[in-house]
Amino acid sequence: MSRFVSAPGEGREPGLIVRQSSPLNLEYPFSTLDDFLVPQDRFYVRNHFPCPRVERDGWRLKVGGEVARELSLGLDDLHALPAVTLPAVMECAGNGRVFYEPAKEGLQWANGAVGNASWTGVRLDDVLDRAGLRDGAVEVVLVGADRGPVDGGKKTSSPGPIAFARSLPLTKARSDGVVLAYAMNGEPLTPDHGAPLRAVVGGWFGMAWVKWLAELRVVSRPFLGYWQARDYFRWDRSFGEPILVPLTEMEPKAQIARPVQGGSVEVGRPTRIFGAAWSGEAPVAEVAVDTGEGAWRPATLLEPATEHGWRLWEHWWTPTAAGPCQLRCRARDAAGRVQPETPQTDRESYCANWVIPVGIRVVPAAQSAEPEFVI
Ligand SMILES: Nc1nc2c(c(=O)[nH]1)N[C@H]1C(S)=C(S)[C@@H](COP(=O)(O)O)O[C@H]1N2
Ligand SMILES: [Mo]
Repeated sequence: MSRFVSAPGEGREPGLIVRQSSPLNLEYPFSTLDDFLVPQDRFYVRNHFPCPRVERDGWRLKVGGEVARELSLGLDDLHALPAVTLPAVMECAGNGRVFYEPAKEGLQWANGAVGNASWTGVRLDDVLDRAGLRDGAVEVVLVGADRGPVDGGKKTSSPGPIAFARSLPLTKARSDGVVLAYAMNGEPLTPDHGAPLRAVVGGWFGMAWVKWLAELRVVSRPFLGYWQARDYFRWDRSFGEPILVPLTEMEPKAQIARPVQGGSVEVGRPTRIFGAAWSGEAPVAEVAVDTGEGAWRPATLLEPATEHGWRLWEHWWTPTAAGPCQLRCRARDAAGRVQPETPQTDRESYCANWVIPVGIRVVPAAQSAEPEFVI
């Protein structure tokens, strides 16, 4: 049990669960979910290296590679471009890793390496338009300002300190769902979340959302950097022989925020089962709930429905019998993908989106505290 939740007050930043203190990695306590937007100071933090010191004054974004014009953009240049605001959910590909059995290497995230925020910035497409792409351009590499040594066991060609970098194919990079954001929930980005500028990649796992952007490099061959080819990959069998491919899209997932694992509910009392659901490129179409009978019943999807934001949902249930009970939920996306019942064996230590039951106890109704007759 202690593998899954930390005891109240144990090793927490205000309200967050510390998964690693250096570099800082903080988990959102998903059981506290209330609103469509998770406040910036409650949002999970995933860092591979110490947060770099980036001064707002003098900061420039370099745009180079296969472009017609190299650019060096300051924050004023970005603020002069049309601003867009996009609600989008970001899930770390390692979210839920703690549920793998036997345990897998990596930070032992429970279900709070995910959050939904409203991001404001400029479309990556608008920046690429200003630079102009040369023929043969296929991807944009997004390079962060943070750097450090990486796991030599993974045969990196550069054992020395390297920057965090990931690429996006041009079709994705130029879509409406990709924004270079300077604000989160209407506030300037904080250093933990990538100030002064980070990528927002709607529908994709968090590793693509590069923080502390320093450079955009347009390339004519697929990028095979460390976080693209030696980390954050999975096996793909759609070509027959399995090949390793970089992780991209999130997979459908619904999580229960409340009741919590180990909690109790009363016989005969209407109980709200409440959570959030998200998916990759195709939106969530349905969330279903099983209250222990092995029957899936549709949950109610709550407002708002957005292109890339998560969907809060609820299901009201009145338990009829006392005893232990396993609550389950699962999401289906508009492309027909449904959460599997068991782990997918080719996802390495990522994409933990199989149905994970929440064990609770149904207890007899509490006796009324007020005596019925006063003698
Ligand atoms: N430059 C940089 N960008 C990064 C990372 C990083 O370590 N360095 N971590 C990535 C990962 S794995 C995730 S899940 C998200 C987390 O973003 P957050 O800390 O704002 O929640 O940022 C991504 N962008
Ligand atoms: Mo991540």
